[in-house]
Amino acid sequence: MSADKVSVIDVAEFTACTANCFDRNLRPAQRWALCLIAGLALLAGCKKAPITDPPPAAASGSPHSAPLPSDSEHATAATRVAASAAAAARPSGPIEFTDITAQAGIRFKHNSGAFGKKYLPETMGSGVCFIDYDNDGWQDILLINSMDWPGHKSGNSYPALYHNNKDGTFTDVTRQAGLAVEMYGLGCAVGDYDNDGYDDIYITAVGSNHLFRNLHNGRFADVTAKAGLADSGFSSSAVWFDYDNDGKLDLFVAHYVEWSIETDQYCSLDNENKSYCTPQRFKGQSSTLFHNKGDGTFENVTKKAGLYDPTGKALGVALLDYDNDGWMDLFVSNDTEPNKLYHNNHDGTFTDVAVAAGLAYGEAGTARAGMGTDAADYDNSGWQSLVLGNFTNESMSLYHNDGSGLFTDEAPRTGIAALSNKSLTFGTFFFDYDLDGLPDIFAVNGHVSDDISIVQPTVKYAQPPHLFHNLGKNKFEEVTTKVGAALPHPIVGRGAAYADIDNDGDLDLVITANNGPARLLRNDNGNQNDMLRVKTIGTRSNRDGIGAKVTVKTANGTRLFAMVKSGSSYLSQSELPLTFGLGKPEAGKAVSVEIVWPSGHKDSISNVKANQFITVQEGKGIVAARPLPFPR
Ligand SMILES: [Ca+2]
Ligand SMILES: [Ca+2]
Ligand SMILES: [Ca+2]
Ligand SMILES: [Ca+2]
Repeated sequence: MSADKVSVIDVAEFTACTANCFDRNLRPAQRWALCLIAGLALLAGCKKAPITDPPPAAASGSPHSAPLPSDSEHATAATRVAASAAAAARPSGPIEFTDITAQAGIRFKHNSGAFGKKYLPETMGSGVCFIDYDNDGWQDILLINSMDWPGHKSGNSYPALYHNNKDGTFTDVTRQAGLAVEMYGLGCAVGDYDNDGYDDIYITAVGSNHLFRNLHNGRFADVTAKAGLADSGFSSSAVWFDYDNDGKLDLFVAHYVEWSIETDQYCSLDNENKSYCTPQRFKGQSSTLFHNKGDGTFENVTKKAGLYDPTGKALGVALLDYDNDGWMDLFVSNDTEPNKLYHNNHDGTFTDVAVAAGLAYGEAGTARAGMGTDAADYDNSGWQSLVLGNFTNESMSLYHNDGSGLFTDEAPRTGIAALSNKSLTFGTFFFDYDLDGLPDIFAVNGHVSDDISIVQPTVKYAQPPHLFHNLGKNKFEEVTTKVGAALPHPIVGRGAAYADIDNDGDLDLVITANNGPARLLRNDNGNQNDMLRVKTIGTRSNRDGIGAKVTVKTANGTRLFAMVKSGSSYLSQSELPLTFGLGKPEAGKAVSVEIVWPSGHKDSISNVKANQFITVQEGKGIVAARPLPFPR
């Protein structure tokens, strides 16, 4: 561009337009593409910097009176130009997960409190949740921490809330958010329990759990006592869901075992030194179900709902509707006890049908060490299947849902069993990292015994994660070592979650390590394929739309099916918006979207353009949309 052209443009506008193209953190090709975008935008009369343009803010206030984001479907001339230039700059090359922890400013390290006594909880934590707590359209990160044991205190340990600065960096806002609360934390679950448009936080712990209500000003209030959700004991994973379809999110909290410092057991692998005991040495502890009464308080309905089970040693919980009857069911993974599939009876009660469904035991007929779990339709059948982590020498499970109430473990046939046999899997989930329309499987691994190699030399304490690429037709390929050097790095893995942290359309990862640092892994080049991202806003249904089932139909007849969910993985939760991979880029690609809400209401939307982030409100259809650029 000539100097004359620049001189007629406002300096502030010019700076905003070109800021991205001078970013030294970007690769030369990326800078060139951004400079081209900036130049075109300038010629079109630049209004905003196209790449840092945030998605529309979500609505605030009550579900019915909430001011909704302005409809930005009719993009300005500048963003249209930016979008077409961004399309031209679609990245190419191999997909890599790049470790950006340090450059992003994430400095969290989990403190297990271990000091040599080998107390059981030390080896179990901790989790991580994605939450967009300030509704700016960028996913923030909540990392859960444990703490020093009484009598062995060397300092305070807090969870950490990292605010997404929209430029690849995060700021620790824990103290100003009111979350610098010390507890022996393990897991978290994110959901808008009071339907005010702002997501709230539940943290599970050994001892009292905590409910933090979002105050809309960047701060949270600890409302545990008022809500009646302390739920003391040894809690693990948790999930927000509306089991009675009354429009208010209820809470299921998985519990592990009866444990206290006083009742801790002595175990040893080498008959010389104390080791962490297996759960067989402890009594189980019943998980709990809390009904949301709608006035900020909850009622413990565990027994009334038929969920009281003191034999359970639950570590993971996946929300699903396995029989597609419109009522939320739960899959609960139990460590060394049979897993549970709780069928929702539509009357406030549940019935465990895991044995008949083929989910309670492993193929050998014994209970395995069920850890983290997730449900998704990985084969585009319209039915939600399950993935489940187990102990070393037990292999992961991939339970395929055949639609008649029966599940078959496809892990042996797909090769996943053999590939995961030496792994002790904690966090695991389905996510479509390459956006080809077939959900892939991610798992983080790490042993519970730091001294395991003494007695089992082939089994390591720190273990590499697994990334299994879904090839379709019930075939998976392990690609862990093909997606860059960062992913195969062995860690004592525990929590794991995904979100599109940089709003470029592909899914990034955060993983946690026991008594170690959390890591943020950015998906680079995953957005070579087309995608559609969908955020749901319930009105009659719960405000987050948790339980909403979204079917995306492409022109060639492929149906992609996913459900908005809380919980899953291990002690963790991924972002609430859904991501649909639409395969190879095509100009002008459009899909139809059908949403069945928990209330039973159905919204059908046709001719939805690919490569957008759309917000859909129950009964209204699309209320906000923005194109997804492809800076990486
Ligand atoms: Ca709220
Ligand atoms: Ca159901
Ligand atoms: Ca895929
Ligand atoms: Ca991304």
